[in-house]
Amino acid sequence: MTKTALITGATSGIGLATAREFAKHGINLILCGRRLERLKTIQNELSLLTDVYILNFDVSHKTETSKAIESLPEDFKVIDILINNAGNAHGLDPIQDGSIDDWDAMMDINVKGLLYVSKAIIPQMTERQSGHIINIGSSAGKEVYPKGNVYCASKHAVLAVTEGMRIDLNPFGIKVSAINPGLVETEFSQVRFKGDKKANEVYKGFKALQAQDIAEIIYFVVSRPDHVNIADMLIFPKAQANSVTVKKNF
Ligand code: NDP
Ligand code: 8X3
Repeated sequence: MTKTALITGATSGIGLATAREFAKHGINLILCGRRLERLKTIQNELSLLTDVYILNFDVSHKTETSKAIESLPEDFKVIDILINNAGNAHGLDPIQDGSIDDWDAMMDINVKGLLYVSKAIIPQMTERQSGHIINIGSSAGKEVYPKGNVYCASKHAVLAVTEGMRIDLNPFGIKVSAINPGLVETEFSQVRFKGDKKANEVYKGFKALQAQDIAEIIYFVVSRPDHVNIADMLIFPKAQANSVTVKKNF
């Protein structure tokens, strides 16, 4: 039977690459994001391969999120796979200099947004006693790095929520997986540095992971036999050993 996946943050980076990978494999898609024009363009592209519905909302707004998911038409109401991917970093500052607005944004989007989307979708999964939730954490969810403070905290929270979900949803036969990438070359650093040219330096001098690398891993995770759950994966580019050790220019 054809499956349907809802992907948050499908307008760029890992979410967009995952949408393209899933479309190639005939998975129906509900693509979410705040940038409507991008969603429409991606819908046009991927509709050639699979059925695509778009939902334009901000995951950090709880009523907007629940209304958007409630508004899904009959053909897209059953969600087999949820990819909680929307997220970002805002700023890279020592804790004493950090901006409260940046902290709010990271907690509201990366943690609360993931919870709001999950809250709207889990009941149908528990009722059907099936489903697969994949939360995109980060190596920053396993290890704190200098100036990463609140972003790392948000991703540690994602990992804790993921583990909690896996325990609580276990009686319902719902699989829950954490995908934790290291450095992936996407719009992530443009957002973190608010367009500052520092963003261009982050992936220089080594081959960073590409969004497609993570998308292929996510497809691998969702395409295992029903009895197999890949609980947690940590993925680095070859040049990266941990959050602070990146071998450049070799
Ligand atoms: P991008 O900036 O390329 O993509 C982020 C996506 O999230 C966009 O589609 C954006 O869409 C969406 N998004 C952001 N804020 C909101 C919001 N408030 N409501 C709805 N959607 C939102 O970055 P990545 O692809 O790299 O990031 C995807 C995930 O991967 C994030 O959770 C990130 O923390 C994680 N990650 C990234 C790594 C990296 O090195 N790049 C490494 C490890 C994890 P729009 O702006 O249209 O709303
Ligand atoms: C993104 C990876 O190291 O830039 O989560 O925080 S890192």
